Amino acid sequence: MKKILIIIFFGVLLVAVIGVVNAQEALPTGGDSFETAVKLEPGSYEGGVMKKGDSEYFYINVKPGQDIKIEGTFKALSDSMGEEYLTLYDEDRKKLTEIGATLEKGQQETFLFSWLPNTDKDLYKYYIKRECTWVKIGALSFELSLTDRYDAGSQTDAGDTAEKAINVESGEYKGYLSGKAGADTKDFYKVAVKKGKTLIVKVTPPSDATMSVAVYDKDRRVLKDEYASNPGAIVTNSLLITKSEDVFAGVICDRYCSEKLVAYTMNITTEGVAVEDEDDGGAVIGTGEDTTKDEAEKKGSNWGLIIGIIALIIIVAIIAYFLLRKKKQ
Ligand SMILES: [Ca+2]
Repeated sequence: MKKILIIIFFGVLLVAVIGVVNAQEALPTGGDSFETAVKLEPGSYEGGVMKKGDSEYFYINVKPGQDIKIEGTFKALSDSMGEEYLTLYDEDRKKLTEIGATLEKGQQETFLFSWLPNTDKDLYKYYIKRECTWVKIGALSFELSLTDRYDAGSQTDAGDTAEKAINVESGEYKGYLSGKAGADTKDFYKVAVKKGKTLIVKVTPPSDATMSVAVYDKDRRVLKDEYASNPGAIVTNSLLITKSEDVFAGVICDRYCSEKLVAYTMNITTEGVAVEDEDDGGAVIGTGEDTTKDEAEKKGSNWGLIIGIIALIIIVAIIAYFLLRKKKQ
């Protein structure tokens, strides 16, 4: 009896361990078209054998700033060659990227692809199509994951226009652009600046990205843009502000910038002293206020000193005059 209990105990334990290790689930049967695509959640999947002409459609919902990553292994059957493709489409069924392999008998090939959307929508639907394009293919195992690549500590992607900019102040921020692996090519940030100060936007890219930084006024006119001269160059856009208002810093990584995801650091600083902006109704602005007041006080006290000395001289002169007159008498 005791023996049987021990065997049952170890049996249950073994099943539990296998269950934990083998968290990979069977890929559900996909739809046969975009209309009937089957929803996938992030996770590990294993799909079945397919023959030439077979295809399956799936979809996944993604928030702006979330990077879709699919990593896995194409596998041929031991007795057959074959060719397989995975294709990613956007909501409008436009092909974004695809990956495939032509396999010899028993051959395996690993793959990885990713896609970072931009900020046009609150939620995206992306389609994934799996198809066998030649002879037969074996099981496909892959992991589908969504990684948050939000900008400047927000919960979303900084937009690619001034209207969709994220508010920032002086400080250091982390941000992401897609390079060729996605549609996130520009991140816009809104900064409130004071006339007379110099705004400095410094962007440090990864070593293989050639980025640019443009600063626009509130009417979306470029005030100044700076381009990296070579991949990995730090880009610093520094300009004297001539009007107290919101400006927009556009951090850009578009064509020819990078093959892959770009994680960058942005430093925003201001230097110098703000001056009074006539358009601001004569208000004293920003950190310049203290300095201006100090200077005014300093000037005031200087005048006080001069008047004091003159008054003292006059008083001494009057006293001397009266003393001299008394002596004469
Ligand atoms: Ca971004």
